[in-house]
Amino acid sequence: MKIINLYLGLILGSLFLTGGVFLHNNHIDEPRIIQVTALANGYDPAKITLKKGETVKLVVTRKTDSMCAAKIKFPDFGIPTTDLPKDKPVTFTIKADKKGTFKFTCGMNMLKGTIVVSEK
Ligand SMILES: [Cu+2]
Repeated sequence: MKIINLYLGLILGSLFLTGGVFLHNNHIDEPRIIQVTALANGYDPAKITLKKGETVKLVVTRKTDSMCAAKIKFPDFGIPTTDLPKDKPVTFTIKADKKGTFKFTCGMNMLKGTIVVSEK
């Protein structure tokens, strides 16, 4: 009886571990989603901290009529000037492959935000 319990324990234990590994992998593969709001006077949050090696989705929503905020660009991440229609979230995929401090701005370089990529 003791031996059967031991086997059951091993089977349940390995199922649990396997499930844990799968869940863990899914978690790693899923890019983190960061919501950013473009306002008349800047971005909220204005500073985004990423870990080197991670890929995230920045979902940027313009919530102002200000045409200053109507375009955005992430030149350090290869993303050219892109339209931000009001109240329509636009998703940018950012690959943090180099350490450093990078700027993102509106089309005219007036509104500024910062992406800080740190070593893990
Ligand atoms: Cu502007």
